[in-house]
Amino acid sequence: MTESHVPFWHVTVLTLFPEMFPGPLGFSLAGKALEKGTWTLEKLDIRSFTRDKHRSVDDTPFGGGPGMVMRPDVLDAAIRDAKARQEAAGLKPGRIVYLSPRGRVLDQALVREIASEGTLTLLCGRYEGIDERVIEEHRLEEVSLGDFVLSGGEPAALCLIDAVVRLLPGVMGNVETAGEESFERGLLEYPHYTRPPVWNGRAVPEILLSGHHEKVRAWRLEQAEKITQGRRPDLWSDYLASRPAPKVKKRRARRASAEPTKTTAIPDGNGGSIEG
Ligand code: 4HQ
Repeated sequence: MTESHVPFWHVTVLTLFPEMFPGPLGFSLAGKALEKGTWTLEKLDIRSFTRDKHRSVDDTPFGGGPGMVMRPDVLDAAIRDAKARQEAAGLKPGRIVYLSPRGRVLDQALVREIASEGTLTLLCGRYEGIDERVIEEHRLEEVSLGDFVLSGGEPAALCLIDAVVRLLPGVMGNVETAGEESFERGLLEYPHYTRPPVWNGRAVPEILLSGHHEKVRAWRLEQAEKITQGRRPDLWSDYLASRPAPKVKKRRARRASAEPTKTTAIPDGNGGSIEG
């Protein structure tokens, strides 16, 4: 029997370089999942929406300055076509993301959100970027891969798609189910080892060869915590804040006192205050 099922996720990519997709994704589990129909990819060549003889997609910036800006009329036609094709395919409209260093920095929480939505549209910019009015007109959501500058949005789009696709049902198989993975708990990975038990005079930590699953689990958690605390204080404080409060021995309820519980006013910097 031949297998067939509805795709779990669709992405439309708007780019001047459609040949860059699926690119490296074709060499991974994402590529297998694409062949299986777990997700679908539509590439739209932004240049195909030009109407002038020279097929120009960019123009000089008003106000002067270096570089070129992608034209609003061409981008608008591309985005409208993306939406129309999605609607014709019976896909529910989803967010439209413009990859840009100005955006919300991509993290696993945003990747999870996007994976849970049916449809995504990605706009990849080149040159100095796109005309600001396109962002307003189509309510583009800006997303950044990090605080560095790429020459185009395409590598960022590939990273985002990779991170999303590996979360789709059936893509990873049995690996990392039930949030076993460290990052799903807000921690960096613990150290991994494979054979041989001694390599170049370096031994694998004893505990990992012991067969004590409970002790192995505790050791790995301790390692993940130490590494996170040492390398990423930002992740460490989020982890501490989201960790369930340690259980405290139950004390007998105090008798209700005449005075209400005291709170201290802390200025919030906006002329107001929060209770602390
Ligand atoms: N660019 N995260 C400028 C990025 C970028 C990033 C993409 C460079 C858009 C016009 N994209 N173009 N960082 O640096 O996503």
